[in-house]
Formats: sequence, C-alpha cells, structure tokens
Amino acid sequence: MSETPTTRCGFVAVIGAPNAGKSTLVNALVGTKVSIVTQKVQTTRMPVRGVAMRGQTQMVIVDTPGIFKPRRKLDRAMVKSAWAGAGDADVVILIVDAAEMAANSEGLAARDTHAIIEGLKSSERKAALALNKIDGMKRTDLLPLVEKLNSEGAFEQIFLISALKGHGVEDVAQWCVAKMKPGPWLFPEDQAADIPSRLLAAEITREKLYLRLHDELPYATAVETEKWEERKDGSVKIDQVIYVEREGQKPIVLGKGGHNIKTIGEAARKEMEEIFSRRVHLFLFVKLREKWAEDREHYREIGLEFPEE
Ligand SMILES: Nc1nc2c(ncn2[C@@H]2O[C@H](COP(=O)(O)OP(=O)(O)OP(=O)(O)O)[C@@H](O)[C@H]2O)c(=O)[nH]1
Ligand SMILES: [Mg+2]
Repeated sequence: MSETPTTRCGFVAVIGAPNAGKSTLVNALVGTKVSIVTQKVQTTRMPVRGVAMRGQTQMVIVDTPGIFKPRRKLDRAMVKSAWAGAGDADVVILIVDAAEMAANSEGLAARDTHAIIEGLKSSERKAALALNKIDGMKRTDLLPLVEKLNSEGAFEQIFLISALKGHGVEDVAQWCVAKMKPGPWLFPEDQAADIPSRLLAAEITREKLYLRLHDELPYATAVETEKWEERKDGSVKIDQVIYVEREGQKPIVLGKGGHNIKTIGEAARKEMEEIFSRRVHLFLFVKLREKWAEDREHYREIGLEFPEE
C-alpha cells in the first residue's frame, strides 16, 4: 500500500531596493506573469502573491514594493507593506541589482540595500541573498561584491542569478522548497496568483502606462477598474480610469490625437486577453483626482494600509 506523500506549504517573501528585479524573480518562480515589471523604480505598489508548485510543495511567493527612504504617503504605505510581507514569511529572499551595486557602490540602490540589511539584522531575520542581473557582468566585478555582502553575516545562503534569463532561479526555488513545513496547500494547485482579476487588469494597464510615460509622470498616475462586465459571448468589457494629479497631465497621457492612450490601451488589452484567456473590450478614461495619493479609498482599492500619520 502506498502512502500519500505529505504536502508542504509556506510563504516566501522577496524583498529588495526598488528595481532590483523582485517582480521578475517572482514571475520566474511562479512560471507565469503575476506581477508587473518595468525598467522604472517603484513599479510595484502593493504585495502581490503568486503561487509556485514544486512537486508536493506549494510556495506562496510574495512580491513586495521596493524598500527605500519614503517621501510621500504612498511611499510609506508601500515600504511598510514590504516589511510586513517579510515579517509574515517563512523565508525571506533579499534580491540585489548586482550590476548596479558593482558599478555604483555609493549609489541609491547600494544605500537602500544596506539599510534593508540593517533592518534584517535588527529584526534577527536570516535571509537568502540573490545577487541578480549577473548576465553581462564580469566575474571580477561580481566576486568582491559577494565577499562584501557575505561579510555582513546576515545571509544563510547566497545565490548568483539572472531572474530575466532564468539562470539560478531553480536553485533559489529548491532552497525554498527545503524550508517549507508540512501542511496543507492554501491554494488550488492550478491557481498561479492570488490577486483579483479587476486589480490585475488595473496593474496591467499601469505597466503599459509606466512603459509609455516618462520622468515623474508615471508616479502621478493610478489606475482603477471601474466596471467589469461579463458578456454572453464569453468576452468581457472592462472600463478603467487612469487618474492624474494635475489637469496639465491629462493631455500628456492622452498624447497627440489620443495616440498615447490608444497605444497603452491596445497593449494592455492584448495582455489581458492572454492572461484571462478571453476576448477583452477595454475602455480607458483619464480623470483628474488631485489627491488620489492621499485618498484612503485608493489604498483600499489596491490593498494597502492607509498610513495614519
Ligand atoms: N539584465 C537583467 N535585467 C533584469 C533582470 N531582472 C530584472 N531585470 C530588469 O530590471 C528592471 C526591473 O525589474 P522589476 O522586476 O520590475 O524590478 P522590481 O524589483 O520588482 O522593481 P520595483 O517594483 O520598482 O521595486 C526591468 O527592466 C527588468 O527587465 C536580470 O536578471 N537581468
Ligand atoms: Mg516590482
């Protein structure tokens, strides 16, 4: 008689400075896109949970917003949620943009990363370190960085990875698997993400906005799904609002003759169709909401705690 193998389950939090590649790693571990990725810092605004299966082990991988020195209310909420994600997890992975750190040892990413390491030390949390973006890096640049970070004494294990190319990602996964405790799975094994479709759809549009807009403008925008209407033919009609903070930002988001918004909508719709495996009719509206970043309602919409101070 064969015994049913015991299932294992647990939480893995991926933390790091903005732009380190957290969301890219989470997507690679999960095997499908659950969190948006752009070349800009502070893309991820709230913890996003993806589900990664390895045999009988289920890992809930928590992508978190970058940890940095917050200025705005939204920043504070993002950073707080990232530390909370780490606090709740069974395993913490600190991911670092190794290429940036090696090139710029006094830069912002290095400073943010050192502050995170101090945070880990003071909370006595052991973590694994993933030195990311090693594709295209010289070994001679990488090794001193490994030595320096290793000497911090804050890491149980150090991985050299390229989340983008998938190098080393499976080593990280297997290390996490070994840390998971016996227990029932929290999600059905075919569920990749624990994010409501309305929110995921808003995130997809925000990604396309970030990719299209320049300078500070992306940070002045927020996206909310207003309506999600199932149609008889199996398609879905989605109405979304892109909020801007100033009247003058509207024409930039719209672009000449509506060119920007059309391109953003087109790209977002295509990706939604892929992710939701159905036809999507997407309607985007741009509205002024000067204080969306001060608006309790928006924090609730994206699942962030509203900072009271
Ligand atoms: N060359 C290279 N680029 C990478 C790698 N991993 C991520 N990137 C790029 O780094 C940028 C940031 O990636 P994200 O995954 O959005 O980073 P993040 O840490 O989630 O960023 P925030 O959410 O803004 O804190 C994107 O342009 C990625 O394509 C990698 O292994 N190699
Ligand atoms: Mg991210």
